[in-house]
Amino acid sequence: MKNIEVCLTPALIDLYGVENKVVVVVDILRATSCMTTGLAHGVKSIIPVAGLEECRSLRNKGFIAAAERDGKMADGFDLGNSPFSYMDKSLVGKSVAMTTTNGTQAISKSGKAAEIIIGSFLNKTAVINYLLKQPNDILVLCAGWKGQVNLEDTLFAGALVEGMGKEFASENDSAMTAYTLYQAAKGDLSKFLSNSSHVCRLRKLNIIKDIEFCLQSDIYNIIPVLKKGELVKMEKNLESIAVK
Ligand code: 3SL
Repeated sequence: MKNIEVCLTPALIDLYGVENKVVVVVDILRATSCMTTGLAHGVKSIIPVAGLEECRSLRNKGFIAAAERDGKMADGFDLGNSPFSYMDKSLVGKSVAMTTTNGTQAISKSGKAAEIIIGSFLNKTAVINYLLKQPNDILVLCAGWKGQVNLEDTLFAGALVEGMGKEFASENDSAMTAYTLYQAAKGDLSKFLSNSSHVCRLRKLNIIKDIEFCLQSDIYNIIPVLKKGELVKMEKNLESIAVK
């Protein structure tokens, strides 16, 4: 039987291994929500890079560049990490280089996976429907915060474990933890997360609208997938990702 595992922080990724697995990278607040939003609104591709310097050098080559550190837009870049900035019509058809505190680092640690896709509440059902058809085992990689676990990514991992139902086995206590927390939280995610560390951090920066936006389910029916170093909208299996 196929397996689903949850890695609660990239700091633990070596304990799991990514080879032959579909890795779902999750950074609900806000990197993977931004990636999903951008591609859904017509951005051609997003080039995730781990470091500010690499992002800056792509900017010097003519790319639009988004950079966030500690919740704030880094100096000298074009965009920060708000999903609303990815709805701008000027980005349609463009490629955006992107670096964030945790989300893009998690992608760079997944390099040897069979496939890397991007998950968020915004495209939850599309991701679940796609994963249900996969022949490979699944690893949900939560981006967390600077090596630590965070609650919002864990809850989304729990939503995926729930979505896999009986089709996938899970002998992994992190998956069980995520599933159990999601059962307690899913009736009101905002309330459950109201004292969580990153919600408090973003609230201090007055980033309230983004939190509410990123906790909505199923507003986009797309899946970002990494192809040759760029996240693009998945084209295959469009039928299978239809949101029910
Ligand atoms: O850590 C990240 O990758 C970011 O998503 C963090 S923030 O929401 O932009 O602060």
